[in-house]
Amino acid sequence: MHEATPIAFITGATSGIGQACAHRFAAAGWGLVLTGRRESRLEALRQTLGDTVPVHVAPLDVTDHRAIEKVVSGLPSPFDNIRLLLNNAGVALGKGPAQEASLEDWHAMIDTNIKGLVSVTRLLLPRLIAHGEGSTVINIGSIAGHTPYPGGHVYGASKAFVEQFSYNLRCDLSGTGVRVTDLAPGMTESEFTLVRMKGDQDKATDYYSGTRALQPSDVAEQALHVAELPAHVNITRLEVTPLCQQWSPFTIVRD
Ligand code: NDP
Ligand code: 8X3
Repeated sequence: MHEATPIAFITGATSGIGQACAHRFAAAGWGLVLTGRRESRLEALRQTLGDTVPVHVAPLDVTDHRAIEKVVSGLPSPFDNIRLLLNNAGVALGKGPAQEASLEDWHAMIDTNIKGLVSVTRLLLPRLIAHGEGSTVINIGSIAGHTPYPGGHVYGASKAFVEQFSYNLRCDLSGTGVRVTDLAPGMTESEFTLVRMKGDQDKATDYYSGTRALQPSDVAEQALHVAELPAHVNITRLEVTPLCQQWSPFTIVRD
């Protein structure tokens, strides 16, 4: 392998946006470290993309801090020379009102979207800093981190965390050459809603029906753009929605 092949470490590469990023970055010549919980999907990706670019797959649950340590410390050369961390793994669980939500679901979202993301980031920062100029952290936030909606409760709050964490990280990394971007998509057609609706395919299909939602490949295109900008350019936040998704005015509740 050519020494200059840039390596992208992607969490949640087994589906949706993460999987589309794996394909898009491979097409652009990036080497890949692909992680997620579903091993068979990781293996399928390795088989599909491994002929084109160097691919290392590592089954990983980001809520397991020790497992992250093991994956990061066990990265073989040259996969330890990370140029991009794409913190993509995330879940929304449930869309009912807060007062009816399961506390278990809330904790799972916090453990994945917040604690998982910060753990992976903390453990990979030394490698990104070692690479220096031109390295990038892309955190997948969401429009839900800015715009509240009924049923958004902990999910939206977790994405607000991702946004502010990204900005604060950027402050601390000043002078290291490492860039940080909060890439915040709107409605994207993936397994996201199927997971949110606990496997209810009818509800997931209904949610996207009659829309031209973003496709995961649309978001992957933005991620590649951010990662391949000249080294002195840092996009702080990039929000991207499908044309069909609009704001609503404040709702007035009358007596
Ligand atoms: P998908 O459900 O299709 O993909 C989610 C990915 O996250 C899967 O690869 C899944 O892999 C991984 N994942 C979930 N939990 C864990 C965990 N504990 N450890 C490791 N990996 C995990 O959804 P999307 O592709 O749409 O979502 C990707 C990101 O984009 C999320 O952060 C989501 O919040 C965000 N987003 C999505 C939007 C949308 O409308 N779809 C809009 C805005 C943001 P596995 O199950 O194999 O572990
Ligand atoms: C997912 C976007 O609007 O479905 O982050 O919550 S939304």
